[in-house]
Amino acid sequence: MIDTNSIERFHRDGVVPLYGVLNPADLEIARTAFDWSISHPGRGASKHLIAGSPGSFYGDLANPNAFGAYARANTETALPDLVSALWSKPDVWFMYEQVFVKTGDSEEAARRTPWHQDVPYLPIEGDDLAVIWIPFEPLSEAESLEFVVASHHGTLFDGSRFDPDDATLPLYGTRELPRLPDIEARREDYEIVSFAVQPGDVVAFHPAMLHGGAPAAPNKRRNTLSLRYFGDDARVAWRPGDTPERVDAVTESESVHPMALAKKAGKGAPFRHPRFPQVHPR
Ligand SMILES: O=C(O)CCC(=O)C(=O)O
Repeated sequence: MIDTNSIERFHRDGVVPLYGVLNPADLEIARTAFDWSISHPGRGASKHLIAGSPGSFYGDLANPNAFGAYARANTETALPDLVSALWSKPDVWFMYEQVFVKTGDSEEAARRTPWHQDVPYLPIEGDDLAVIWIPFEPLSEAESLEFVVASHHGTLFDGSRFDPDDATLPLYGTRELPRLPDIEARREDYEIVSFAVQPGDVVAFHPAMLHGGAPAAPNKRRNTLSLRYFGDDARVAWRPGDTPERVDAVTESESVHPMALAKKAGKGAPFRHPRFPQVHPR
């Protein structure tokens, strides 16, 4: 289903476009799950992720009630096989979903997603990690997500606070993770790639990749879904501010995402929780 070049590219560059891998039925199932997220905002929902910028930018992620709504995407589509093929390993668990809706206003494009890595926001590390980014509209290279090639092998930076005035303002600010460089101001220093995509194409990337961009053109609405998966070698990582007391204080409840509960196994333990559905082998 995926050729060996794409698998090698995923490991080497941290990102690979996979063209035409979702058929119309798969895409319909993914879209139904996306629409569920839009109509069921969770605690992570944010109407204006970047206040004061043109257009609108809505996002939501890791709704603890979303697992049922994403079950068909994870059992009836090509997605689990794709992820297993990328890692060349059988075991794949679904971790969480993220939705993005950006609309350019009548004259200006909606603001770029600031450069960031996903891993600093997450209690996980390892090689067997993947984000499958699914666009629902055709996007040119300029409208698509951008990546710094092979950055998943490099430094893990502090997260971005997505501050409209300074995208490098650190999420934690404890200096345990270095501050993000201003990639946008020095684009020529980086090898940056992006891919024109059509519905049915996906872009697979490792969540330690530096990525950003993807503005919505004036008058254009852009809907994208990111699904995140982990595999066998995924380990628990604690982030700045995580202490044994804080981690222990989180109690098992349907309203708590299993990501917060998986941390309880302790730093370096296998990243697992029974509420993460194993989606491969089917
Ligand atoms: O689609 C976008 O604008 C951002 C996607 C993204 O940052 C992600 O999936 O981690």
